[in-house]
Amino acid sequence: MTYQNYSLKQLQQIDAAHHLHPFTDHKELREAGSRIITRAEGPYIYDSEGNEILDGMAGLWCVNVGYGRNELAEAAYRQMKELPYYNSFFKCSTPTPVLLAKRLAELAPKSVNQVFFGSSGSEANDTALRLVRHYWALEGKPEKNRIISRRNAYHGSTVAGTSLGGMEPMHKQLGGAVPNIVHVMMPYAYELALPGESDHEFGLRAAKAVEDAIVEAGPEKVAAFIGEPIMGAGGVKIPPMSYWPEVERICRKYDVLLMLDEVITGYGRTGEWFAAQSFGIEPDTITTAKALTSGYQPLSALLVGDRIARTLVEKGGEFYHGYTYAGHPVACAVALANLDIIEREGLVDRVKNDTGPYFAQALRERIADHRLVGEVRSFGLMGAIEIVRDKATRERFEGEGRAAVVVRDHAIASGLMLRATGDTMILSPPLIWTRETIDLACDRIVKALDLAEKDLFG
Ligand code: PXG
Repeated sequence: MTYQNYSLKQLQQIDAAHHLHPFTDHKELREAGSRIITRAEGPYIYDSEGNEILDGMAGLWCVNVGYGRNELAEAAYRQMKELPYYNSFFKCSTPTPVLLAKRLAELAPKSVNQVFFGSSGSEANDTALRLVRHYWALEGKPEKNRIISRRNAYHGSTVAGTSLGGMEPMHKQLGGAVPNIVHVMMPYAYELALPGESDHEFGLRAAKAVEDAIVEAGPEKVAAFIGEPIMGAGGVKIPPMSYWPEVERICRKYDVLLMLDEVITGYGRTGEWFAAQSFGIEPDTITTAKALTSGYQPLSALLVGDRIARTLVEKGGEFYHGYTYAGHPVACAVALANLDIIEREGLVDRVKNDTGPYFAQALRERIADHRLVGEVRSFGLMGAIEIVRDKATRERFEGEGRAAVVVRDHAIASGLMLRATGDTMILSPPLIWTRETIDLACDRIVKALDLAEKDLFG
């Protein structure tokens, strides 16, 4: 029986009776009922009542080539018929992860040439954490095992992912984090820059917080620094251009590995294949997932730099780590086909030279002046809109996040799916958006802001 045999009400009832959703207040959800999305095409999603909604979040930061790509379905179908599964344990391999690893090595920064596969960003970060600690142990420095991260970072929801991340409410429910992970300030100028401090100076000061943490722990105790090039779930926080090169310099100075979490920024969102290239840095690991398959299959790839890979190979010994679905043949076949689409349609270039700059200009010219908007910012096709009660003083509305939810609900009702995190509205659209799609999204944002203004100010 297919879902079409059920009414929306029935599906909502069954959902409430049996389905525990991620990051959800289950009491609240059961009172409200869930929104059920039944199909999607190009940049649009459709709910079970037939509403057409422009997807400003590319699913959950992942559907970069948009919906309805038959060639991805066909790649999965062909692979499933030929070989639906085999593992890459015990000296086995299958063709698609082999070819995908080569392809990723070609796209990544030049010192990054090896790949460890998983099924999710969280898994890939677990791998990354274990790998950097294993690296230092192989180098004869097992005590060099501390990791520096940032407050409000998001690195996934497993125990290691939550521990690496800097989200307080998540830590509170953890009942004991993975030890030896510390969190420093985030590079978020809008709230943390000092009066009169330039963006450039602020970026250097935020990087200095990393250096201070290394010195405080003792460099001989610090394994790595991890960060999202642009913080995603934490509110599209774009660091000043001075930040990453300085963090890289500091890591090299103290012989600390540099781990980038590009689960959101990877595969074109910033206008380069990887944000490492946008910021001009050469990390030791790059965590990727989401847009690797445009979300059509669950797949992650931890890209591993030559330094770590060389030690793994030269020192040998088993790395006791891996997942049943590491290098899943179907997921890898879909990833290869997805990369073909991104390349053939020139989507990365389009973000860099056309839609990215146009998106920035549209936010500036059409959204920034609104009474509810404290700041707009974007990088490539990632954008944020800060919601405030008072533009001049940047005072927020009472009850953190409440105002942004009002805006979000009006946006969805107006036909645009976007996300609210705290009092920040977030956009992360598919890379197939054109100037026209950006215009349409802005029409809907303006409408939502106008309606929210009436609700919030009466
Ligand atoms: N790192 C980063 C930077 C992420 O954004 C993960 C790791 C974990 O990936 P998996 O595949 O395990 O979910 C993510 C995931 C949100 C939201 O509300 C963001 C993510 C996941 C769910 C919700 O913005 N990012």
